[in-house]
Amino acid sequence: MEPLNLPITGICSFGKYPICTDLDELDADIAVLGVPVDFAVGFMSGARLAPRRIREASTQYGRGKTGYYDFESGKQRLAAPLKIVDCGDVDVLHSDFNYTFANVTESVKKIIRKGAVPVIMGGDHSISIPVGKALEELGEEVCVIQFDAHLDWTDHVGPLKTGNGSPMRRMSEMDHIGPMAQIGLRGMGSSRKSDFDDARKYGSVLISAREAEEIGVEGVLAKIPKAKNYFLTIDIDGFDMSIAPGVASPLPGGLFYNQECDIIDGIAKMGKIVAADLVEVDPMFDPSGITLRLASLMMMHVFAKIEEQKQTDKG
Ligand SMILES: [Mn+2]
Repeated sequence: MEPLNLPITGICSFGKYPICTDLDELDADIAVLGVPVDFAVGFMSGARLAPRRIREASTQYGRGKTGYYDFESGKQRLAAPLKIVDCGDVDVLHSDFNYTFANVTESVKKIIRKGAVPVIMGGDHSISIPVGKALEELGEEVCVIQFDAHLDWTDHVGPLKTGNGSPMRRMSEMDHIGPMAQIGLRGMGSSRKSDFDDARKYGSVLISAREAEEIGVEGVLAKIPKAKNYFLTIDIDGFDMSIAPGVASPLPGGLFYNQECDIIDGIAKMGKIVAADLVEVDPMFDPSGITLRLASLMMMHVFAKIEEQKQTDKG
């Protein structure tokens, strides 16, 4: 008899998917990669523990080659022949941005060259800077969709230009990065009026969590720039802190699961998801593991969208 390979058993990779730590050998549709750093966080650290802890939580949702039946859509999802692999973690060095970011960019470029869609687990939000940089490998303009409580357009904190409040500003400076939309903004953020002014001047579409609620998913989608390629950068603090307490900068008044999934579903119909990252999960402040579960399932939701795109003309 074939082993049952139940979720509680086995070695811990994301979703119990096969492990491939030698990117030269990568043969996959979707490649998961961790970046365990939190050196860019100014207050509550711990996001460096997220990739390993998300992996552990995600094993509960491991369904192997069978995938799972999504009764709402009537579809079997994440089943073979779709190939999802866990590429382990980028070689990082705490406190050394140059070393770490260079390795992130190189690894993500390699994944793209191998024809897989990279889905990155942070780490704090600074890691979107080298992930965004790696997207130049595509040779096409990329639209960035950010889910976040915070604007992340801080130019610098003292001499620091690569903090976790700066990824959108840094990406805006990259030639291959095109339009942006930022969804879930609210409250006492990390940004000044001048940062909001600069984001608007760049052309970024800013949608507060309150506005997203008021105009609904269709209203949000109508405001999102039409693009060929989308990079989803999912800061877990875009979610309401009642469902995502395990973050470095929690805020009430945020987005909810179905809402964010529905927005992503709509984006996936507009253009190709070429990369995604999920950042800022902080297991230190997540005693029940609720945030780890939310992160795991968000990543799997993104996988399902990438799978759909592979099955249609966008793949
Ligand atoms: Mn952020």
